[in-house]
Amino acid sequence: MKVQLIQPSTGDYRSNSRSGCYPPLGLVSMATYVREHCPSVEVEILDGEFLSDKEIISRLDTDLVGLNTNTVTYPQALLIAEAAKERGSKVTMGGVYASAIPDLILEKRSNLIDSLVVGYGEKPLVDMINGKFEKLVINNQPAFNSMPYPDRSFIDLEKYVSKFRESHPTWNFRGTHMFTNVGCKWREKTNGGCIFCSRSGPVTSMKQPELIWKEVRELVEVYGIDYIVDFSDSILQDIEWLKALVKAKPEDLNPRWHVFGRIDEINLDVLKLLKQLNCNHIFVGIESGDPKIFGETQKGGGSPEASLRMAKLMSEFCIEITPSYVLGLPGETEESLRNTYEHAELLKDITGFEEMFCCQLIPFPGSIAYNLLKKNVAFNSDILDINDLKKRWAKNYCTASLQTIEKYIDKLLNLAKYKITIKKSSQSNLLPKVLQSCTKKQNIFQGILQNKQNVTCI
Ligand code: B12
Ligand code: SF4
Repeated sequence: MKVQLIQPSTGDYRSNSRSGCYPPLGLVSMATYVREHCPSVEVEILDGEFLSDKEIISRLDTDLVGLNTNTVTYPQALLIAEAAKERGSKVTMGGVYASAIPDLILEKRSNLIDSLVVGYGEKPLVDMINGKFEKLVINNQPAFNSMPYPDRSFIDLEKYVSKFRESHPTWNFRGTHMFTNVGCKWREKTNGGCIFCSRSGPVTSMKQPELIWKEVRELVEVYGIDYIVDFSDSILQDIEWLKALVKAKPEDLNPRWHVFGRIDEINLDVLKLLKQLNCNHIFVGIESGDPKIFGETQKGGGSPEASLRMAKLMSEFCIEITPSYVLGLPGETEESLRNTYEHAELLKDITGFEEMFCCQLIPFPGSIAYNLLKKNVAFNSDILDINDLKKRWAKNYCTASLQTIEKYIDKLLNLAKYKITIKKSSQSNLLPKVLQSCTKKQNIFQGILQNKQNVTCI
C-alpha cells in the first residue's frame, strides 16, 4: 500500500520571503508515525511549495491521499481531492483550515472527503490505513512525547535549506525549523487568545528537553544545520521548562536559535537564558504602535511602549528581532496607523531589524475575528477568499479604509529587507519604492530612545 501526503500550492499567494524555506513538518511527522506503525506502507510527500498542482495531480497513484489545508491552499486541495476521487482513491483532509470549519466543509464536500481530521493526524491516519474511516475524527491532544520526531529523510531537506539561504542572503546559515512545544497558554486560558489568532492546537504541551536535543543532534550532525527556527507559538511560555531545556543542552551542540515569543514574556532573566541557548533572534508580536488600538488585540499583556523597551534590552543582548505588526485592528484610524508606522521606525532605529511581518488583520476561520465577522456576514461557501475577508473586515470594524491600511502595510514593510506578508502575488510583490511619507508628529515614544547610542553587547 502507498499513501501520498500533500501540501497543495498556495495558488496566488507566493509572495513571501519564507516560501519554500520550511518543509511541511506536520506531514513529515505523520509519515514518520506511519512508518513506525505500518512499516510495509510506502509514504510519499508532495509539496506544492515546489510542485505545481498540475504536477501533483499527474503524480497521484495511491489508494489513500491525505491533504493538508490552510485558507490559501484549500481551493487547490479541492482540485487535488477531485482528481484523486476520479481515480478511485480514498481522500482524507486535515490541517488548520479543515480543523477550523469541519462542519461546513463536510456539508459541502461530503462526496470528496472520506475522513476529515480535526487536530493531530498521526494516529487517525494509521487507523485509516488499517481500514477505519470515520467522516469526522477529532484528535486535539498533542502526543509528541510518545511519538518519534519528524524524520526529514521523507523529504529533500537540502532543497529547503538552499531556499532558506537564497531568501536570506545576509543570514549566512543552514537553517531549518522544528517545534519545541505546541499551543499557547494564553489561547488555552481565554479560549481564543488574541483577536486575530487562528493557530492550531487548543491544548498547550511542551516537548521533553531530551527529545528536543535528540532531534537537534540529528539536524546538526546529519543535515549540517546550524540555525534552528523554532516555530512553536512561544518558547517563553513556560519558564521552568525553558530552564530545563537550557540545562539539558549538550556541550557539543551549539546551533543558533531563532524563536517566537510574546513581548510581555521577555525580561532580563529570560534573555540570559536565551543567550545560554545560543538564541540570537526572536520573532515578536508587536501588533500595533498605537496604545489604544493595541488594547483591541486582546493580547492580555504588553504595550507599544513596553515593546520598544524590550527591543532595546534585546539589542543590548545582541538578540535580533523580527517584529510582527497587524494593521486593521478594530477601530483603526489613519492616525493610529501613523502611530504604528512611527513605532516601527523607532524600532528600526533601536534594533536595525532586517525581517518584518506585517499584514492586515485577516479574520481566518478559527479566530475570534472570524466569529465576530460571522455575526454580520453569512459565509455560505466553504471557500473563503482572503481579499474578500480583508475587505469585509475593514468595512465592518475599521474607520480607516482598506486602501489606507494597505498603504501603511507597504510603508512598514519597506522598512525591512525581508518582508513577510499575506498578499496575492498577482497584485505584484514589488512594493512601491516611493511612498507618500506621513508628517512626523511629536513622537509619543521619544523617551525610549534616550541613551540608545550606548548599546553594548551583553
Ligand atoms: C510553520 C508555519 C509555517 C511555515 C511552514 C509551513 C509548512 N510548509 O508547513 C511557513 C513559514 C512556510 C508558513 C507559511 C504560510 N503560512 Co503558516 N504557519 C506555520 C505555523 C506557525 C505552524 C504550522 C505547523 O507546522 N505546525 C506543526 C505541525 C506538526 O502541525 P500541522 O502542520 O498543523 O500538522 C498537524 C495537524 O494539523 C494535522 N494535519 C496537517 N495536515 C494534515 C493532513 C491530513 C490528511 C491529516 C489527516 C491531518 C493533517 O496533523 C499534523 C501532525 O499532527 C502555523 C501556526 C500554528 N501554530 O499552527 C502557521 C499557519 C498555519 N500559517 C498560516 C498562514 C496563513 C500561512 C501562509 C498562507 C502565510 C503567507 N504568508 O502566505 C503561508 C502558506 C504556506 C503554505 N505552503 O501553505 C496560518 C493559517 C491560517 C488559516 N487558518 O488558514 C497559520 C495558522 C498562522 C496564523 N496566521 O494564524 N507557515
Ligand atoms: S497570537 Fe500568539 S499570543 Fe496570541 S493567542 Fe495566538 S499564539 Fe497566543
